[in-house]
Amino acid sequence: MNVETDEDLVPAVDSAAHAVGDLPVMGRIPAGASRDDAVAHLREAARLVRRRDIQMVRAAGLGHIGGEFSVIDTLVTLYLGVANISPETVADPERDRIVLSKGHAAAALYTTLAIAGFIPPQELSTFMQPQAMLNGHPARTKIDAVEASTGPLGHGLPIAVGMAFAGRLDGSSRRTFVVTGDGEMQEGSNWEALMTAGNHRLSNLCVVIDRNRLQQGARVEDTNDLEPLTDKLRAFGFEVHDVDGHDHGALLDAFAQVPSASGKPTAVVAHTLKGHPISFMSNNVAWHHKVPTQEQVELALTELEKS
Ligand SMILES: Cc1ncc(C[n+]2csc(CCOP(=O)(O)OP(=O)(O)O)c2C)c(N)n1
Ligand SMILES: [Mg+2]
Repeated sequence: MNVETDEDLVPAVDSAAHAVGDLPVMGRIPAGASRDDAVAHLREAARLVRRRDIQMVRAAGLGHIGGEFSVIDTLVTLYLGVANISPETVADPERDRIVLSKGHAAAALYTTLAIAGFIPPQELSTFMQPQAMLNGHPARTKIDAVEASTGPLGHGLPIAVGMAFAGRLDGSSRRTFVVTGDGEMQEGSNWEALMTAGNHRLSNLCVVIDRNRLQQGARVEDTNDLEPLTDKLRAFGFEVHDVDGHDHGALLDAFAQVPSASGKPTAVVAHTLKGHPISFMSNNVAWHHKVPTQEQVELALTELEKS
């Protein structure tokens, strides 16, 4: 029970819900697709990922639906549209790297990996079950497409800087994308990593900050404000793009500029809403790790039909 709201935030596992809603494998944007078709492909993928994600969280009785729904558009754009990685090339040392540093959004990652074809969609029914590969936070020892085990905040970006450095030392053109939370950017380790990336002009690195302005239980600005964030990132030597993180076209345009022409690393500040686009979740701090009732799942699915 949550002492402040008297509400049961983490209800019992609803194993009957595990069987619900398998996902199609859409795969990458088809080669030669027009921009409109590319954006439509990503939009539909994100819609289906959100559908499956909320069902998974309901079934498992655990998850972080707010931060999952804020970051899904970024993840879908990276895996289906931008990064040079596919189920066929996942073992290729020259593949691009994607690190989800905000590992609590694991269900969003797993659903995206499934729609991209990296893991079988049926596997999603095992989320959080004992011995499953789909842990509450992603484990690189269990899933090939997971580049780094994350969950403790503040580690993914430093790891990604190491990966980008290794790429440079290898003389490789592979790129490293890392996705952090904005509350997570309060961790000092991230600023050491940014300083290193800027100092060494790691142009093969792109950090995406999921700027939903909420962390666990509070607004970021009321906890330890990040502003002026873009000025700080520029001062640390980054090329900065300030974008609507739910606009797939804007995300594609920003990611298309990695590596940057200036030779600097890239930061994409992706402005998002936690719980987007669900009316009763959007921008509501209560939905950081609240589990929806079956009625709330149905309502969200209805809203997603129209999104
Ligand atoms: C080092 C560390 N401290 C605390 C936590 C618990 N925790 C998990 S998510 C979270 C809030 C993160 O906020 P933010 O980075 O803004 O993520 P988002 O809003 O995208 O969910 C916290 C405090 C953690 N996982 N790791
Ligand atoms: Mg946040």
